[in-house]
Amino acid sequence: MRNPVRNIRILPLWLNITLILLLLQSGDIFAQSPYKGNAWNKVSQLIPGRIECECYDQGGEGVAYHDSDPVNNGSGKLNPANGSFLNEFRITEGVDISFTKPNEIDNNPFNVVEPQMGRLYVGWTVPGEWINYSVQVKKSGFYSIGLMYTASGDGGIALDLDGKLLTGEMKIPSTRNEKEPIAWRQWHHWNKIDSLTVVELKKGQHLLTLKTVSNGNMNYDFLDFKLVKK
Ligand SMILES: [Ca+2]
Ligand SMILES: [Ca+2]
Repeated sequence: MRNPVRNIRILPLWLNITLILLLLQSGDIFAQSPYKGNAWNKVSQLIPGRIECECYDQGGEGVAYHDSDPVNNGSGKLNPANGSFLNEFRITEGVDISFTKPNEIDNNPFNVVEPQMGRLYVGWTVPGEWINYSVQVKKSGFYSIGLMYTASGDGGIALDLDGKLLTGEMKIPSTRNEKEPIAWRQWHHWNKIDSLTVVELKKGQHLLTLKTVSNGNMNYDFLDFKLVKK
């Protein structure tokens, strides 16, 4: 393959600058190395265990996550800023966060699996978005991956580990229910899948990336990593 840097020498300066900016954006020349993000509150989430989706890394857009708009559509917007922890959780960040609510919002008759109330989750998901989690794997082995979620149509997610594919696209079955009389509540039918897939993980510190691949319109509460085989 030709060296793209050598080829751009013969182009006009403005085009060189444009090409270099494009290459930088695409990560072809400089991958993000070393990683500039940090674990949420400087504590890596543990595997085996539960990865809380809203406790993604600190470092902001392009480092800890990529979100399709810079606004948090949950904290401070759907949930007005009122000084409460749940309404204002990570209010200045682009990842969209809300929490499960009573009064037949999230504890509604169309849940497949009943959620606990007051649980923070990532929502307003759009294909192409991703979120990073610093994780510490305590034991090498094979792990099942579970997910607590809602999906207003069939969706798909995938996971990377340390910047490399960990899984292909995993189909997330819709929790839409045609009997639902309240349109917006299609986004609040919770379900838990115990094992989307099984992956091999090595003991140590890793970076896990949760990617929204298809459809979006999913809410993610947590990922459960369970050791199934050493
Ligand atoms: Ca957003
Ligand atoms: Ca959560």
